[in-house]
Amino acid sequence: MSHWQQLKNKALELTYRTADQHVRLAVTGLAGAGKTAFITAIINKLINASPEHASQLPLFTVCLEHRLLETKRVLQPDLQLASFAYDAALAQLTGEQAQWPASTTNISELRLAIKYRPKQGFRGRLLNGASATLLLDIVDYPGEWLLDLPMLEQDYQQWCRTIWATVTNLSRSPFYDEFKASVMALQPAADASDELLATIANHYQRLLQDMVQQQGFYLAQPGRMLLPGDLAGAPILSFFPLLPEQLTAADAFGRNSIYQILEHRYQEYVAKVVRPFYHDYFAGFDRQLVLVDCFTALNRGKAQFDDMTKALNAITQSFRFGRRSLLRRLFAPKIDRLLFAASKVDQITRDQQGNVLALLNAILAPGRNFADSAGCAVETMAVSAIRATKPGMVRDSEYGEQEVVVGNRLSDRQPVTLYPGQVPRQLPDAVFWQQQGFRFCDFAPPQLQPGQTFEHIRLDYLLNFLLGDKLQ
Ligand SMILES: Nc1nc2c(ncn2[C@@H]2O[C@H](COP(=O)(O)OP(=O)(O)OP(=O)(O)O)[C@@H](O)[C@H]2O)c(=O)[nH]1
Ligand SMILES: [Mg+2]
Repeated sequence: MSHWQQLKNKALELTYRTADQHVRLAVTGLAGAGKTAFITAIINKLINASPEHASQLPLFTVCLEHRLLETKRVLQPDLQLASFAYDAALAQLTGEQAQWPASTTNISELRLAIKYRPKQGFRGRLLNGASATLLLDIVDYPGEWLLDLPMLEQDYQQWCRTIWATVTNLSRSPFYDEFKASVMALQPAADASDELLATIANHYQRLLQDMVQQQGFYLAQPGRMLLPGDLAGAPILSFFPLLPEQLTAADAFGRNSIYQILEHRYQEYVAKVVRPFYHDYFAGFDRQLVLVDCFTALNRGKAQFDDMTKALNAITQSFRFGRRSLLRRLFAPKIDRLLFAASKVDQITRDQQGNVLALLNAILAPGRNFADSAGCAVETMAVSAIRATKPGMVRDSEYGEQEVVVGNRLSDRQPVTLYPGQVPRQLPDAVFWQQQGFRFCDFAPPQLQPGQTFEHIRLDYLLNFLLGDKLQ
């Protein structure tokens, strides 16, 4: 090999080592979409995938080709973040009575080192038969935090109008009247007092918590009111939307007026809470997965389902990679693969899985063209991270052979064999909602026997889309 060739190879190797050996994967989704279960499952699958177990992930090419050598957890890059509690989640899932991991209350991270044998060809030749390592960073956080993303593009007045535009939903809560009355009684030009604002912010918080936890809605801003953590009681979280009619001529109100103080707190919240979260953790992502739980939303009813559609589209609008997005600077236009996955599809029969994919596409249709233009591959799939049911067949005297799912109901852990019903291929219309609702069943996690591993639906296909090209 000539000296020049050696030098060139060295330079290429360096590029290869530094640029291509690292993937940051954002696993996002609204609260309860299945992020933590998903992350636990892919860590588990990757750690246990070895050339001998290639058959577990047949659609993950690197695995099928026996080139996936070993996956290990290694030191995470961000020292100030908690580590993703993989061991705790796994212990819960494999305990004497298997439990789903608890709902997430803070951000955490985990890094995997995936050792693989590159394919022959350019990289293979470069490494001369040696193995290569891909570092994969995965970040988990509470779904509620994602809801604040659209606030980055709104000022306080726009935000107030957006919130009050959802009054038909808000007024379903028994806490609505109390909140509305307390806001109406305010003179926004009058001087603010901390106590008064704190009292009304508490009313607003109670309303949001009830909307999400009892009424089953998704959109709730600011998201930290649902899970305040360190911010509980801090003035930065002590704000709420004034009524649109209270905003007239508000810019002229004095510096200590209620309006100005609320506006200031809103701006501070966006600048000090929302922006750093997205800037620090989202800006560097290369690949984005958005999990969507269609079944819970269908079970809850039309208003809630529409609210989920709206929330998802508001968020994905903000993922836009197009030139017009204000967030372009925040979200590095680095993301080159974006995957929307309908989660938990083990809850339905196999014949319905095409339907849930069609439904997911219908849900995402309004915001769909945001990424296409920027050379970002967008894909939709239907997956289950941890399969809690098995498919079965029953013979029905009226309908003949009928596909069913078999599992243990989450509520009482009783074994059930059921046909969960049809999944609509499109957004269901009003008549449909009136005539029949949906009753998809939540299942307890599988009780693994010694030596058994979790089953999944299409996790291998998903891994291939998100990582396959990096493991060539
Ligand atoms: N049947 C089935 N249920 C699942 C699966 N994944 C998650 N679930 C159910 O969905 C619930 C929520 O899953 P999580 O992984 O906690 O969801 P999350 O998105 O992390 O939720 P937050 O942390 O609250 O934002 C679990 O408690 C399970 O009941 C799956 O693959 N199959
Ligand atoms: Mg979680």
